[in-house]
Amino acid sequence: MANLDSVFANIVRAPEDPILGVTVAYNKDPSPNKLNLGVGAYRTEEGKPLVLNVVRRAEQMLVNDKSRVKEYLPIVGLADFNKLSAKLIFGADSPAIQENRVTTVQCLSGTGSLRVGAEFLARHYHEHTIYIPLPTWGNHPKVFTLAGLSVKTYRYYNPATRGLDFEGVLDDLNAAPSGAIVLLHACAHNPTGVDPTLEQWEQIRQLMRSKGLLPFFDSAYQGFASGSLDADAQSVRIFVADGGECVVAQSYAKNMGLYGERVGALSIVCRSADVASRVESQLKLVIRPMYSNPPIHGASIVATILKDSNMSHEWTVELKAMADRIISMRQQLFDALQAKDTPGDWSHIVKQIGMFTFTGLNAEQVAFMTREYHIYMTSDGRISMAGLSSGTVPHLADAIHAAVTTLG
Ligand code: PLA
Repeated sequence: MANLDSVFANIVRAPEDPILGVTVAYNKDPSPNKLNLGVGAYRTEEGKPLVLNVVRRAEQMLVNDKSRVKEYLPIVGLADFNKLSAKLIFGADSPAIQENRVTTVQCLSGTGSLRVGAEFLARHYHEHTIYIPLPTWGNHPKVFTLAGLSVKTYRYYNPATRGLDFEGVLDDLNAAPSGAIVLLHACAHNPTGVDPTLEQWEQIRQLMRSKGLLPFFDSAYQGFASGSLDADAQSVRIFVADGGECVVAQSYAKNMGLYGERVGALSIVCRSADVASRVESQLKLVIRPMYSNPPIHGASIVATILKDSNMSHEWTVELKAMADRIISMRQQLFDALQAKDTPGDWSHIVKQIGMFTFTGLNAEQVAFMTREYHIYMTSDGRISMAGLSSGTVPHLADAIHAAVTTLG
C-alpha cells in the first residue's frame, strides 16, 4: 500500500554496473576463499589494498603544514597540480607546454576528465561523433552519450589472434568522417591488454592527421603498462610532437593508488596560446554548474610528490614495483596453466599489457568459476591481474582448468 503511494512507485530496478557490481556480489559472498578479480584495483601479495609510502609521506607533510587551509580551489583546480600533470603526460620538455598551447584543468579522476572533455566537445566542436575501440572500458559509451556525443565503434581486437586487429583499426578510421573524434587508450588497453606497437601508433597518427580526426586519449594507466612513465606516454607524445591538437584525460587512481581521492586532469593541446586560453574559459563554464570546483586533498598529494624530485623518484620506484608484480602474476598464472596442461593456448596471458588479462573465457565459464570457485570477474572474461597473488594463482588456475574442461 505505502509502496503504491510513492511518487516513485513505477521506478524499475536498474541492473548493477558490469564492473563495480562485481565487487557488490563479491562482498555478499561469505566464502573464505573468495577472490575479487573484477575491478582494476591493485592488491599486495597479501591481497590488501596498497597506499604508497610516498603518498603517506606527502599526506603527513600536508597535515603538518599549519598554513594549509580548506578554501575552495579555483574552478580549474590546483594550479601546480595542473602544470605538473601536463608535464607528466607530455614530457617536461614538451614544446606545446613551453608555448603555452596546453590548457589543463583538474577533474574528478579519469571518469570526470573524460566527461568534462566530452561535454566541452559536444558544446564547442563541430563534429559530434566519437569513435571508440571495440571492445573498450564499459563506461566509455555511457560517459560520451550522456555528454551529448554520438558513439560509434572502430574494430580493435581480433579474438582469433587475441591481438590487435590493425587492419580493422586503419580501415575503420579511414572510413570515419573527417573531423570525427577518436578515443584512444594511451596504454594498457582496457579490457584487452593489447596495445599498438610504436610503429603502429605512428601509422595511426599519420592516418588520423591526414583525415583531420581529433584524438581523445584516455590515460588511466601511465606507468602501469611498462613500469615507465615515459614509455607509457609515447603514444600521446607522438601526437603532440607533430604540432596538432588533441585532448587527454589523465587519472591518478591506479598509478598513484589514489582511487577514492578522485584525482585526474583534462588537458587540451591547441595550436596557439590564445586558443588554449579561450578553451580554458569555456571549460570553466562546463565545470562550474557540474560540481563547481574540484576537491583539494588528492591534488595536493600529487602536487607535493611531483614537485619534489626525491619524492617523484620514490614514486617511480613504487610504481615500478606494482607493475613488476603484475607482470610476475602473468608469468605465474601462465606457468600454472601449462603445468596443468589446461587445453588451449594461454600465451596471451604473458603477452598482454597492463592490469588486465582478457582471457577469452566466455560468460558461462565465468559464471561457473564464480559459482564453483568464488572467483569474481567481469562476464567478458577479463581478469584483474593486480588482484592476484602467488597464494591465489593456484586457485585461479584450478578454476580456469575446470571451466575449460567442464564447459569446453
Ligand atoms: N579509463 C579507463 C580505461 C579505465 O579503465 C578506468 C577505470 C577509468 C578511465 C576511470 O578511472 P577513474 O575514474 O577511477 O580514474 N577502470 C576500472 C574501474 C579500474 C572502473 O571501472 O571504474 C576498471 O576496473 O575497469
